[in-house]
Amino acid sequence: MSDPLVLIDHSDSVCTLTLNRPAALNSFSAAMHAELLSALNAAAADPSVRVVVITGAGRGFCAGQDLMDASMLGAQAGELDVGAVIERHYRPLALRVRSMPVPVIAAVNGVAAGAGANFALCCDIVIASRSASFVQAFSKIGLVPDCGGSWLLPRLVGRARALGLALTGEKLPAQEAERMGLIWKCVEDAEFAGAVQALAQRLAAMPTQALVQTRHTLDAAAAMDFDDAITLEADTQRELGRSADFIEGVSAFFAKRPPRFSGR
Ligand code: T3D
Repeated sequence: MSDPLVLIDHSDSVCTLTLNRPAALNSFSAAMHAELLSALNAAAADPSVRVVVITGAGRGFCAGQDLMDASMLGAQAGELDVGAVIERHYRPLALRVRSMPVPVIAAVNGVAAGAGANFALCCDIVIASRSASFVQAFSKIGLVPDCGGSWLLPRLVGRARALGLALTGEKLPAQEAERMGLIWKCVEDAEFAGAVQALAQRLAAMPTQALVQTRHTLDAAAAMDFDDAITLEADTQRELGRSADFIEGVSAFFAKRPPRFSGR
């Protein structure tokens, strides 16, 4: 039997998915897409999962589309419907990640290129090792940023930097990515595994619904005027105000004890 293309580890309410095609820098084959989507769906349906971590096996995180995969057949003859590849694989993946019922951490252990970089940016928090890097590789093969990159990049770093990164396809070191606000944090290689674990456990112990609604309100408010954003905040707080975790948070505050959030 061949090795799984996505390794799944579930412990302490943290589900870690490891992209597992290290010889090709974990680039996306059609088969890896299918395994990843299925693993994400399973994590989303499992109430014991409170956080998902996505990382890569070996020295890379993900080099984007596997340019040698069978699904790329016809590319060199100009006979590949690249739009269909996006619709079949990248749209479902990006939408799945951004609608997960738990926070999703991209633990970028090495180079993240093309759709691999933008897939990481789709996640809620990106933590990268010092030796990792981000490459908008699309322009080098005559494409535009995909996997949500056209939407995410300018929102994260502004139009000037987004265009600079996308047009040049330059490799951006993780430390620089942190400095310009593309990612949340860059940590030294030796501290990376521990930092990812600590972050995952911290988020797993927090009020899950509030974290997911935080993602939702930030994204939704970006397309609203100020007044409507406050209406959304009020509606969301009304809903969360009835949650078990809000009741626990307030009770723990008054009792001067640490809260025990259940994720409900
Ligand atoms: O249908 C569609 O295309 C639509 C979807 C598009 C989404 C996209 O993601 S388009 C962009 C696709 N990705 C790329 O163009 C990135 C190509 N790779 C690179 O530019 C470089 O490999 C990296 C900058 C990522 C890393 O460079 P480096 O020097 O650290 O490693 P390397 O030596 O180039 O690669 C190591 C191995 O991984 C090598 O295999 P080998 O020679 O040791 O057998 C290389 O061929 C393989 N590899 C790297 N990227 C890919 C790949 N194999 C298949 N597909 C890849 N994307």
